[in-house]
Amino acid sequence: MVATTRSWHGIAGERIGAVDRIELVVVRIPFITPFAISTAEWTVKEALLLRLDGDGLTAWGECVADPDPYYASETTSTARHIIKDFLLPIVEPGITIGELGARFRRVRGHQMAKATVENALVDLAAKRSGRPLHELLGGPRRRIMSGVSIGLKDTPDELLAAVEEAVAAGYHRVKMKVKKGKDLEYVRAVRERFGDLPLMVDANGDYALSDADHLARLDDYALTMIEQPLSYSDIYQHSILQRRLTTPLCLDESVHDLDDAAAAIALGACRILNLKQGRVGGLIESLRIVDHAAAHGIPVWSGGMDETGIGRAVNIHLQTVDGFSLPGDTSETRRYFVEDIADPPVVLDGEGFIEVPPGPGIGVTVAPDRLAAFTIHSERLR
Ligand code: OSB
Ligand code: MG
Repeated sequence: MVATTRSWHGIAGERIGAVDRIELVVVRIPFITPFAISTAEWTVKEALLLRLDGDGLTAWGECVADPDPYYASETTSTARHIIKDFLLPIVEPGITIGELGARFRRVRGHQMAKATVENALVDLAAKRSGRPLHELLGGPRRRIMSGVSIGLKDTPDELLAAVEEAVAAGYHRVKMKVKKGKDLEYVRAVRERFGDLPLMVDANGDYALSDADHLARLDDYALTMIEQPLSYSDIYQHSILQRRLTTPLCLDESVHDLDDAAAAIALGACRILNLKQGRVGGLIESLRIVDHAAAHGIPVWSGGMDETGIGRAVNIHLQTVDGFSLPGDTSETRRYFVEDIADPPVVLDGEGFIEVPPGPGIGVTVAPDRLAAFTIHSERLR
């Protein structure tokens, strides 16, 4: 087992208090511009939210699943089913968040559903004790680095315009989506214009190992990393590909928990990890992965899932923890939404950093009028 030295035992020891209201809500918030990856294109953000009330406090958890299974196998509907019928029934007041994790292990997979419940319970526990989330995670109050993820564009010129805007806004690094036929030409265009820009690509599994020679041509563009070039659950073939490239590989969708991360690191399948807390079952599992990666010299950064302000706040708190040494996919609210459900929005300061939202728990509040306007489904379970 992996040695654990961090103060995150604090979060595992938090006790679950009484919950007197439980509600599942599905929202659809229009994106300002459609977001395209190699396997999907989204014009709205559909998100499943879990609301928990106790002691006069309201807590939230946002599920990172999409409405479709094109990035991951879970969807907003499968998560709703698993949360309602299998996870919430085994949540019991008095047990700790750590003990809950042990109970949740009986349910196989469904990490996004598990993270949703854990996140909401942790938010409630933090609010009960009047502490900001980052404190429970063992992270200091510090601003975090920013980064953007730019979706696939129709032409290199369109991509250049988007990169130009991101650089002007002050982001610390730019990630661009690639797929077969939209790769070398697009990367070359960006690199020619922005010679020193910390730049990386994300293929969301569009390539095969037989494309290794082609992918090796990306070595000419000083990319900080290539994210998930091969299939969505592969680790072994990435380890072979990594040996043929000088550019570091980074795994995203292949890593569902600490065991996957440990396997990837042991096999040399990546030199960097994209950690999405919602993808790996929540905050406790994330901290375990951060510790393990740190012990093996593997840098970790926080990915994103185009979250609303709720999930975005969780990602920000998590990134205050030691071990998040690279800018993540956390960018300003206004890049995604004209209107979001949570306040305050995420903004960059003059040096491209993001402040941790103040206040207890996740530190953002949900505006009832905007929540109501974007709700397409809601069910009260208690
Ligand atoms: O692969 O990291 C990904 C969004 C949805 C699904 C998968 C991914 C992404 C992003 C966007 O890259 C990250 C963000 O801006 O939140
Ligand atoms: Mg990715």
